[in-house]
Amino acid sequence: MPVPFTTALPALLLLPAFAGPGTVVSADFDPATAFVPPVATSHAPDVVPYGSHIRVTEARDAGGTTVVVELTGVAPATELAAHVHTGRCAADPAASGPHYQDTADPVQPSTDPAYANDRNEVRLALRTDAQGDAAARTRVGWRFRPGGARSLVLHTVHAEGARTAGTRVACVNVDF
Ligand SMILES: [Cu+2]
Repeated sequence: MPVPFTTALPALLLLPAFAGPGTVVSADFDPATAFVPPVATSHAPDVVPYGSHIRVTEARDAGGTTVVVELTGVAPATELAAHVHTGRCAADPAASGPHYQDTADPVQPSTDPAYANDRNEVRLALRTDAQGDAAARTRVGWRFRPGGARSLVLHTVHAEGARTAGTRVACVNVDF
């Protein structure tokens, strides 16, 4: 049984920002080939098994946006990167498009660190425990443009040298 986050990570649940407006998506990962297009798609069930769970919470306040990601039942002791992307999830992992940027880089794909950084994009680092559970939180000093950010994507992490995000292993539709 996964340990409830109320026990494991109480600090995450005590955010005053949660009283404000925002979005919560809670879904089990399904194959992209499911009869009904899933809210949460796993592209790599060895890392993100079908039936594992994600909850994404967006909380808006006067000064910006807080995003919390909670995973249960994913591969244990695994590092993942979670980013907000512009597009919807689909069978093709590339369908979720590029990262959402507050100030959009005129050159895409964006590699310029002046734009591709964790103040201009929403990026979270997750490491699952022995049960395959993880949670992370980040905050940025801006709000999403309506309709501009439509998914949260989980990537594997290349750990050699500087940590960089790799393959897209899962995607959940979220209208930020
Ligand atoms: Cu990404």
